[in-house]
Amino acid sequence: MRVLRSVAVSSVLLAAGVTVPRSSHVAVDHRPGVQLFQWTWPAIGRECPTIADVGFGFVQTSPPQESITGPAWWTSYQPVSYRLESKLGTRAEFAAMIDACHRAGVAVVVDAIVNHMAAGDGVGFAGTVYHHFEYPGLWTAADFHHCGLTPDDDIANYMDDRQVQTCELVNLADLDTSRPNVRDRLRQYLTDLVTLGVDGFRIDAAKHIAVDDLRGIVEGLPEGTVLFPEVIRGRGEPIQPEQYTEFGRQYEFGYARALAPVFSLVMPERLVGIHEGLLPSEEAISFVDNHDTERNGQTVDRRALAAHRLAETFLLADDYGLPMILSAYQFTNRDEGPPMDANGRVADAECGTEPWTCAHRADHVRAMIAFRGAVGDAPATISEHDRLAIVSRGDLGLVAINPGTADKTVTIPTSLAPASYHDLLGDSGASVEVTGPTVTITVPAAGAVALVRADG
Ligand code: AAO
Repeated sequence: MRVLRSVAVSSVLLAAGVTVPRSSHVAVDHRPGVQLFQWTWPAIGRECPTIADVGFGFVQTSPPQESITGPAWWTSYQPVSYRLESKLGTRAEFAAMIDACHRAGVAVVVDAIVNHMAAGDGVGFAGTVYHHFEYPGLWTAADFHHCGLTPDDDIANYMDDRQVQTCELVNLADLDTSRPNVRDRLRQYLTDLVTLGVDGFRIDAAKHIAVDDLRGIVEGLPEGTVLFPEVIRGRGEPIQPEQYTEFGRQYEFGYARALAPVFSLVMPERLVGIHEGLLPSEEAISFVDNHDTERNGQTVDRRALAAHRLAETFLLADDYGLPMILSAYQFTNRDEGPPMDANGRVADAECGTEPWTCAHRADHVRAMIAFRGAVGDAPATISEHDRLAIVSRGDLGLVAINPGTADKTVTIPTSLAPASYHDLLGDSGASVEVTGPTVTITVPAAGAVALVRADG
């Protein structure tokens, strides 16, 4: 697992007598993670034993700091202070969630917004008064970028790196992270979270923070604190994920986008070579969709149930990256937030109750995480055979995915060792015998099989 390389700075801090005590810590390891989008802290805490039981190693939460108010989900992405009081819960509830997850052996990764504050003026969820460039007791106008490169100081052109890193992302007041006081205050926020036991951070909008500035913010966080910068791969753009690899794994949007035609348009041949041009596996987080892409149509449509299920099956069959599953809620318009009470607090998610998808509990997710456990680090070989996608995991396992509309029975070459195998995705309990260099399998339309040793 990649960890923050901060030895020199840690020792400086130690020399100054500054250490970061953690209440407890669970390392992010090879186990997949789940993004519990807009889940409250009490609901996450209650779910962590189940999450561990399914086989996940970490949860990624929505941002925990005080934000603007309102029913849209994206209010969470407009911070107004670093108090841990939000529509997702209180500081005490946040701390209790971490303890519950840690007791279950699940690490907690938190979505951290360090690029910007809110867009306008108002009063935040916990009562903080704020103005676009004035946050009394926190920031003054001098602490923000005023890029002067576009008429409204908003980013207009992603091909211009100065705009991307010094202008405003959708009008959000852009912190001048080259300033030592800004870096210090942001690090203080992250340190507060680590002290409560947070094990890692998604760095929201990392593309909009210069590498040197981000380094200046995160230097000195304890060893083992994972960082997942969000740097969306954009064709031809000057700022790319490859520039941020020193911080940790990154969300490989190229992978998620490449899955869309495969499963939505039935093009399994496109899986062969899918990793080319992407981050190396050990530097990537692989995913089918996240909270942005499930709204912008760039990835497999969650409403196309079979296509989405098969894409997640492939994600977990593959050996690329650290996989993450999105577990959120159903919505009919882009801005729609989850259900809230009269005080503007999000209702606790309940699996089996609308609108929560509880996608992390799905049978295919559970089965495929078990598959990963059975095949370990046996390398994946991806091929296409008669419109089926085949993922072979050495001599230990094989997944065949049929995105088409007709059942298929095929005989294909296999690296599986001679033995009896059973299908973790099927409910028939039927076994498959491998006696030679080929295997014959039947894969239902819009279905998949995941073979592992019956005696394993
Ligand atoms: C809301 C309203 C706005 C309003 C604003 C302020 O919607 O109308 O102006 O408040 O009042 C979220 C929501 C926003 C919301 C915001 C604040 O998504 O709608 O604004 O909270 O409440 C860029 C960034 C990336 C960012 C993404 C949304 O680089 O960091 O935009 N994602 C994160 C979060 C996200 C959040 C924020 C950041 C802000 O995940 O949920 O916003 O905290 C190209 C670039 C990308 C760029 C996109 C933007 O992508 O490469 O870097 O992402 O454009 O559209 C092809 C290209 C690809 C291109 C893509 C466009 O695939 O290959 O390069 O198309 O979709």
